[in-house]
Amino acid sequence: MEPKERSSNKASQEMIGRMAEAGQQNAWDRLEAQSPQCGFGKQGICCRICSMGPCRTTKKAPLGVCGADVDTIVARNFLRAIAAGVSAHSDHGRTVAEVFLATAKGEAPDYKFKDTTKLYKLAEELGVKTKDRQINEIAEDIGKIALAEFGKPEGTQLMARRAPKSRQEIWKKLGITPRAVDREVTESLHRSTMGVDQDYKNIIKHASRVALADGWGGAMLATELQDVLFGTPYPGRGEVNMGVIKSDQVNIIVHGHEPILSEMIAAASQDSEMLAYAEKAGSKGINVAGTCCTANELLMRHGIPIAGNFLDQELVIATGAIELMAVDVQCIMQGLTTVAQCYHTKLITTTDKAKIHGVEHIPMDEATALTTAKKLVKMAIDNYKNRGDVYIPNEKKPAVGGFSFESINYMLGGRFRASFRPLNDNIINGRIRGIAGIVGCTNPKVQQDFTHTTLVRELIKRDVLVLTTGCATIACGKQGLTNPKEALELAGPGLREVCETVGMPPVLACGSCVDNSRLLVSCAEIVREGGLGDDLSALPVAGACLESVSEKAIAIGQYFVASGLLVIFAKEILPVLGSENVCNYLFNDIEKDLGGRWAVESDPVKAAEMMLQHIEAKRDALGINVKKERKLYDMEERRALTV
Ligand code: NFS
Ligand code: SF4
Repeated sequence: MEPKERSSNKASQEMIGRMAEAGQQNAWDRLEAQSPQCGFGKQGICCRICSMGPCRTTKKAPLGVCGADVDTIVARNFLRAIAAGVSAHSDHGRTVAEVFLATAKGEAPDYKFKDTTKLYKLAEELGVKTKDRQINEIAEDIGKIALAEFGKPEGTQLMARRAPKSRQEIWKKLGITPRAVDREVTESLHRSTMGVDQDYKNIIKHASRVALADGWGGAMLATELQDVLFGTPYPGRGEVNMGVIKSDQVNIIVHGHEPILSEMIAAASQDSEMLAYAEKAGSKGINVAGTCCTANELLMRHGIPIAGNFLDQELVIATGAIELMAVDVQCIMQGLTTVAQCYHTKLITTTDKAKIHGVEHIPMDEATALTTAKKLVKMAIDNYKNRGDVYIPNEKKPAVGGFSFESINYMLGGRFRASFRPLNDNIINGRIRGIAGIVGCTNPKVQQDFTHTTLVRELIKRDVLVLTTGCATIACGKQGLTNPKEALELAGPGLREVCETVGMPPVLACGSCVDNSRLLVSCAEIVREGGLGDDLSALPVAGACLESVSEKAIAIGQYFVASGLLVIFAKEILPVLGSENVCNYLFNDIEKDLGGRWAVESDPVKAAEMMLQHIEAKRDALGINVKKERKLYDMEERRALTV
C-alpha cells in the first residue's frame, strides 16, 4: 500500500515513505503481515473463554462445546471488550484520585490544586462541608469520596446524578444505574465466564451498566479531578503535526494518557537549571510535545504542541530528532521499541502497570514526581549529542484547544452570566442544526485521519456544531479544522454566524478520551437549560468514531448509547456482525429501551448523512422544524419569522 493510501496526513505519508526506504516496520506493515486477519474474530464469533474451546460458530457447528450460541458468544465478547475499556479509563481515574488525595494530605509536594473554584463546586456537589475549612481539608474529603467511587460496597455512582432526571429514571427502571466501577467490571467478567449469562439482551444490558460506570463515573471523575489539580482548560493556542518537532532543540515526547506524568515533564522542561543545562549541551531549548491523549491534555491546559496521534507514535521517532519518549499507560505500541533501536531515542516506561520488555523503566511516583521528571529531562539532554541524521516533515497547523464544559459555558454567556442559553436558542431557531461528537482513534485499516476530518467537514458545512476528543481531535488539528479561522470558512452560514457572534470556533477541541465526559455534561446542561426536550435522547445530537482501535472506544460508544444518543462505528471494525440478533438489538431495538442506538457505516460522507438525518428527525420530534416547513408555503408566516 502506498503511503498516500495509508494516511491522509502529509507528514505521516512522508515518514511512512522514509521508514519503508530504511526498511523499518510500522503498524501498517504489521497489518499487512497479519493479513488476511481471522474472519471469526472480526465478526466476534470466536470464543476462548474456557478450555473446552476455543470454539467458533459456523453453519456446520453453530454451537460451542458448552452449547453457547452465536448470540451469546458475540454479546459476551462485546461485554468483555467494554469492561476492559472501562477498566482502562477508570483505572486512570483512580490514579488521579490517588494523586489528588496525596496532594491534599501533603504527600505529593509537586502537585497543587490549580482550580480552587472548581474544587469548591465539586465539594458542594459531593456534600463536603467548606465553611471554615482549609482547601486541603476539603480536598481530602473530596479525594476520599472520589476514590470510594471505584470500589464502594454499596450505592450508585455519584456523578450519575448529573444526568437529567428522566435519564436517571430510565436507568433505574432498567436496573442499570451504575454502581462502583470495580463491581461493574468484576460482574462483567463473571457474567461472561462459561455457563453464566446466556441471554444476549441481558448481557448487553450489563454492557450498558458497566459503560455508564465509566462515562458517568470513572472517566468523569478523572476529568473533574484533573481540572482541579492541573487547571480547568480554557481556549488557548497551540500547534499540531510533526513540524512541531524542533531540529535545534532537545525534543521530548510524552506519550500515553495520564497528565500526572506529562504535567511534571512539562514543568521540569521549563526549569531554569534544566534550560541552562540544555544550552550547555548545544541545544537552543527543550521542546516537549505530545502524542495521543496525554498530548490533548497538555494542549488543552498549556498550549503545548501535539506531534501526532495514535498511528504517528512510531513515525515521530523515525524523524531521528527525538531524544526521549516517556510513556505511561494505554495505546503505547510495543513496536516503538524496534523503531527506537534504529535511532538514538531513549524510550522510557514510567508506571509499574505498564512495562515493556527490554525498555528502561523509571517509575514515577507522586512523592518525588518533579525529581523524576527532571531526571528524565536530563537524560534527554544528555542524549542530544547522540543524534544522527534528522528529517522533520515541515507540516504543522495552528490549533485552538481548551473547550471544557466551563469554558463553553463562559464563552456562550460571558463570565458573569455563564449559560448555555445562546446555544439552545440557536439550535431551536435552526442556525445550528445540532451537535456531533467526533471521537476516537486512528486505525491502520482505515486511511489515517480521513474519516474524522471528512465527517467534520461534512457536518460543519451543514451547520452542525462539532465537539471532538481523542485522536480524532488531533486528526482535525493536523488539517486546520481546530483552527477557528480555517474552520469558519468551511462552516455553513448559520453555524458561522453564531460562532462569529459568540467568538467560538465551529469545531471544539474538548480534550482526551476520558474528557468525553465533558460532552455528556454539556448535553445534560442543554437539557437543563430547556426548550429541547427533557431527556438526552430528545436532543439533536449524534456521535461517530469510524477509526476505532481500542476497547475504550467501544466503552465510550456504549455509554453514549446508554445515555440516549446515536453512535456510528465503521462496519468492518465493530466486532458484532456475526450475530444477526445482537446486530438487530444494537442497531434497532435497543432504542426502545434506552433511546439511543448503534449504527455501522464506513463511508464518512454516508455516516455524516446518517447523523444529519438523525439530527433532523430529532428536530422534527421536538417540533422545532415547524417554522422552516411553513416558510415554504406561507408568505405571511415567512415575513413574521424572518430573523
Ligand atoms: Ni482514546 Fe487515547 Fe487515541 Fe484511541 Fe488511544 S490515544 S484514550 S483509545 S488511540 S483515541
Ligand atoms: Fe467454547 Fe463455551 Fe468454552 Fe466458549 S465458553 S470456549 S463457547 S465451550
